[in-house]
Amino acid sequence: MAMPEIIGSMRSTYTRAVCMVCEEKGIEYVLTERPLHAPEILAIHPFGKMPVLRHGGVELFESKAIATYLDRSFPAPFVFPSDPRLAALTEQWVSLVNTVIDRTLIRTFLFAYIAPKTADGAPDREAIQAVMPAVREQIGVLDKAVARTGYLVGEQFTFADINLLPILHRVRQAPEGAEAVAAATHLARYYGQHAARPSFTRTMPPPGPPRRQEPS
Ligand SMILES: N[C@@H](CCC(=O)N[C@@H](CS)C(=O)NCC(=O)O)C(=O)O
Repeated sequence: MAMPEIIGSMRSTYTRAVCMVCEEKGIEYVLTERPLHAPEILAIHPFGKMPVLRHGGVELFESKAIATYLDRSFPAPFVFPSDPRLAALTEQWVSLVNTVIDRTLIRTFLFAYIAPKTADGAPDREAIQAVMPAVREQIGVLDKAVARTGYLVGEQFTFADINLLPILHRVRQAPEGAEAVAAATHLARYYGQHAARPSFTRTMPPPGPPRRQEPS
């Protein structure tokens, strides 16, 4: 069967997480770099969000669905635990990160730097100041979560960690984000340890946000 084709951009945290799954599992894959809302993405994701996957006759959207499919379709190592409690904890952290933490750390905080709505394109200081209490609170929650074992779930590296690491990488690119992570000592150690994994270093994105599709 053809190798999996991931369509998106390594600059997108969700695309990178899916690429990291392939790297962790030793799956040969192709990343087709495309801008946000590219026709190939819109052809699969109803709202044009990245990443999407093509594999043989299978087409999928949503990063967690893609990661689950890849984990089940290819042999060990597995990034989704089979033990019911650990599997549920993985779901729990992926859900919290994607519905709450990504919104604060990436869509609100980081976007105020990289995609500000200011007239001159300068970082939106007002938005950054306003979101910092939530950034610190949520980083505190993550710090506590990884304090005991150095993983989000049990004592193993799972998709919960894969899903979070690209977000931490991005948030550390802005000064207040780097300071907040450095002040959270357990989370800073967690990041330092897992950022050395080949799956992380081999998926390092170039600087800047994903490009947008030019209007035709
Ligand atoms: N729930 C989706 C979120 C994907 C997502 O928001 N991707 C961003 C790039 S990191 C995107 O495509 N943004 C364009 C948009 O929201 O229109 C997933 O897990 O795949």
